[in-house]
Amino acid sequence: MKIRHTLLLAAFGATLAMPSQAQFAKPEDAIKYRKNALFVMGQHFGRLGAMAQGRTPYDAKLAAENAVVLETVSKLPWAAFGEGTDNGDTRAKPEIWKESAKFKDAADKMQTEMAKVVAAAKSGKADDLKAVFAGAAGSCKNCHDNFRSQ
Ligand code: ASC
Repeated sequence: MKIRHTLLLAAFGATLAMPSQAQFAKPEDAIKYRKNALFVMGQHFGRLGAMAQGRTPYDAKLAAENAVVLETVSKLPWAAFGEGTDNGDTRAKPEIWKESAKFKDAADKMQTEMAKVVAAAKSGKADDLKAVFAGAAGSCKNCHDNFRSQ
């Protein structure tokens, strides 16, 4: 009984120590996951963008609701760019893995910019959102230009 417990604990510990990409059962799942996370991010970022650019009226409650989603979802795609996920139904460029430090910088920059958008959207002030929106959109575009094929 004791040995069985020890083995179970060891197996659990090993699971925790595994890199996050190992959470995906197969490479296709990782590809689907990151695409869906980025799609959801685009939807909520777009709704804030419409308010920031005056295409829809500013609504503080709506802005804060979108921000809550972005706060989490902007952190999700990156663990899904593990090894072996460069082939398949994806527009991810080989540069993601060949220039991984540059890709990580771009992903980090996006998350920093997104954190500014989240804080601004939660402030309830339209001007706060307007001040940071373009910077965040630029960090999305930077990554698409360099790491996503057209
Ligand atoms: C968006 C969105 C993106 C970025 C990008 C900025 O609203 O979904 O991917 O802005 O288009 O150039």
